[in-house]
Amino acid sequence: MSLTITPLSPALGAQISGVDISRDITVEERDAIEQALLQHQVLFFRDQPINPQQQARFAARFGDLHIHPIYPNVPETPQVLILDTAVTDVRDNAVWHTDVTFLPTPALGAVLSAKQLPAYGGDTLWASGIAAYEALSAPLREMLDGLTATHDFTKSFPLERFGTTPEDLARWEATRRNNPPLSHPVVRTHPVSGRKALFVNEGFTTRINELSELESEALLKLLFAHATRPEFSIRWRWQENDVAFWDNRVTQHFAVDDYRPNRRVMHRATILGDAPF
Ligand SMILES: O=C(O)CCC(=O)C(=O)O
Ligand SMILES: [Fe+2]
Repeated sequence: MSLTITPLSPALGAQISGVDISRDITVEERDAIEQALLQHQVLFFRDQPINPQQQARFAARFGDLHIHPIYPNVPETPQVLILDTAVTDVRDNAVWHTDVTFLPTPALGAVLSAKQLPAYGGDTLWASGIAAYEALSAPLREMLDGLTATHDFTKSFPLERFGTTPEDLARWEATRRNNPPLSHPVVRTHPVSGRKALFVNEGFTTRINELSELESEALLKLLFAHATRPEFSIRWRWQENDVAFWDNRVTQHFAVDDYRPNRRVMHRATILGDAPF
């Protein structure tokens, strides 16, 4: 095995080479990738042409896969969802978010493969909740440690954009019914590394439960701005057949919406996670 890990910034991100993820990777490769993910939080692989079955097989080496309630998927491989600007309005990914925090057990991570890209534009940014948490002052960290926040599916999937056809409306209604707003800790402890990370995101977090509405609004505004500062984030300029693999437990991301009407197609396999604590 000749896996090479090249860190890309102090806060997070590393490029991985020397592994072909279209193959059924070895246990050693899997473990090395998992270690790299724990340390660097988002990994990038270049020149990895993978089909949906290979993508699902790779992702499934790290946990069971999630089938998304709203996004269309690859019919033969429903564990792989399709983000195609010709089919789906993906504008709501142009907000800093951690995936599916409206679930009691948000995703552990996701594997995203670039299929078709605009000539330029359409970059994606990730930010480290660990770096953001560690940079806060001790009194603020101490206060946040005891707080919980509400996460709401409808904040990033508003009815106006996801209920346009009767079919979509029925799916949206069912998803809302099955996913009422819920609470997660504001500071999450990584279940494997034990590191603490800020775990609120603009995409889904609506309220810090223990504070007044005014306090909650002001503090969330501060935390959203702090968490996504340039020094805690990284911006990836995609090439076709790039694959990104992020730890969704301690990061958030933002898909820049600067390329329409050009088409952009991405495939994502999402790995199920556990309840934040
Ligand atoms: O399209 C992208 O680059 C990322 C979209 C996104 O938010 C996701 O796949 O979770
Ligand atoms: Fe996302």
